[in-house]
Amino acid sequence: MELALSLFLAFINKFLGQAPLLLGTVVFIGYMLLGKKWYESLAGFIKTFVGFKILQVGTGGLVGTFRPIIDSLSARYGIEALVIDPYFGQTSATEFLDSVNSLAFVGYVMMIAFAFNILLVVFRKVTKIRTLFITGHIMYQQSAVLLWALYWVIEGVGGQAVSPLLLIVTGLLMGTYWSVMSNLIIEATQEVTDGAGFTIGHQQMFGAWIAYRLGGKLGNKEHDVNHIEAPGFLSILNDNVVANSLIMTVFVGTIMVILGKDTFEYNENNYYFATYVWETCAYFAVYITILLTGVRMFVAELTASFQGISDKILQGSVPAVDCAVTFGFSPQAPSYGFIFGFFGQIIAIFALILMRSPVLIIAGFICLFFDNGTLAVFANKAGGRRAAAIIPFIAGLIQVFGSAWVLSFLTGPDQVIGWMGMFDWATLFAGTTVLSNYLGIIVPILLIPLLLIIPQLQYKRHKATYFTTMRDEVNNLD
Ligand code: ASC
Repeated sequence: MELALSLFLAFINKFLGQAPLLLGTVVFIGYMLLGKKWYESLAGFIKTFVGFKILQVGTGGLVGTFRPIIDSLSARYGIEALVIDPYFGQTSATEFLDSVNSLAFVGYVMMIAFAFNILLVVFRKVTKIRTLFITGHIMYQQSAVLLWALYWVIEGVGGQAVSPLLLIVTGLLMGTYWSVMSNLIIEATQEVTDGAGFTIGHQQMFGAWIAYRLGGKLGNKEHDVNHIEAPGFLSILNDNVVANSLIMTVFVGTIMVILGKDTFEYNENNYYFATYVWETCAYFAVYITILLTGVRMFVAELTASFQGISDKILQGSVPAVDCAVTFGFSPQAPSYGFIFGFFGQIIAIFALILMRSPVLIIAGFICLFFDNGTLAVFANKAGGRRAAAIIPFIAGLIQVFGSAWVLSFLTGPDQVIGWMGMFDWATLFAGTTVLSNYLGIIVPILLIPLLLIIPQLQYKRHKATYFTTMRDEVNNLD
């Protein structure tokens, strides 16, 4: 029993939690189901694996280069506080759960959630769920954070381990969220990607849906940030490498200059401070280019091969993947999201300081860039550059205020160093946690059937194309 359990947990960590392996395997199976030769399927596995690894080099490079700058900014102004960053949320969750002998339960939550997601897709005629959430690292992260938050507000204070009931309810709620929200955002993602055949499985699916719905009301989609028809000198901004380098030099470069030369460690034999600043900022475009290369490689495989799964096993189903994948279809929008989200977050942080809030927030790069970048991609598709600026700005405010609010219920244990911060976690899950604090486990229990109504409403809007959307050319579904 003990052995089976540890094998099972190892499988979760070493396979399900490893996105490139999991996705590569999905591609392999998909191609086999399409009747390809084993060696062609193997080639698909390799390209997916390598493509995803390239994507991770891009995202890892962005985080590694820009996170320290954002961190120094917070440190410089002496803000001693909690960080909104998914890995700070995850670390708080796992360290805290470990302290109450419940760390292994995170794996169970993830498995229950994934199994429930599969079940909902199997019964898609009834449930109207079409999407399989396969973003492994996010699945683990979210399972950990949700279990920690619900445990702390519902059963926590005694220090006993998580109860079986809470474990099951958390797993089912997690699986419901993955299924319902990735399903909700399918049509918008099809628009954004010109029908690439996947949906988002990340931390701002609800947010991206709002961004897409509101975007059209805020601006004009013809003013796409990726084709800004700029006159004269500004026309060079039409190229995303040029635009991303220049925008980041103006923006992050200014922050670096404010922080000053001494904040950074660089080889003074090779650089002036100015050339160091330029190079660091230009790395933004370097990593975005890497990211895009990886995305294109594995999206091509995933799109072709998932057809096998969606024809043979789960008819009409769609894979839900990392938000960074959409960046390949709108390479300039993420910078917009980052910059305007940054303004929103900074204003909100100052507001917390002025209000003498008991919880102060430090901005995190992942949340600033990947969350607001994704919101900008969706907002831009519906409402062009105006929407791509306004929505991330408001999202920045929400990320800080929502996270400070939920953290005011979660602080106490030493292990708590931050919260996820991403849009859905500053809204949906912040609200769920706070309500559960007052009303108990009935809140997550009731949320499950309530959320499951959403796909039924979606289905009513376009019954005829609902299960075939991904095969047809993109229809205008609104
Ligand atoms: C997250 C998280 C990451 C990034 C990445 C973006 O929420 O945990 O590592 O966003 O998925 O591509």
